[in-house]
Amino acid sequence: MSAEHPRPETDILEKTRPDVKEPELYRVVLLNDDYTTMDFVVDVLETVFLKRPAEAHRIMMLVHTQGRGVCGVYPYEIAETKVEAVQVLARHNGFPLQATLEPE
Ligand code: TYC
Repeated sequence: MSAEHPRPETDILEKTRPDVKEPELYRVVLLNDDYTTMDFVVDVLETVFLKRPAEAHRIMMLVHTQGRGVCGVYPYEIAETKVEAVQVLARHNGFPLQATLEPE
């Protein structure tokens, strides 16, 4: 009550909620290409995005047929780390697979 209607002369003002904000979220979007194998994309979705096999296959086919697809939504630094992981794994295996970030 006194936090909502403070009387500065007499009340001790206490915050009832801490100033904590939810982090801004970013979508990690996987892009289609003609060279990366389907098996490799499924593997990336399982290892980097922690998808179960059926879900990984569904997302891979979505990207393959629609050109792009969301693999997950994360706070900025986690999303950025996953984009880099896709890039490192793809280059290491000789594939041009790409992922990008977009704000939710
Ligand atoms: N289009 C690729 C093929 O036919 C498969 C693929 C799917 C590649 C999803 C990238 O993000 C991707 N081999």
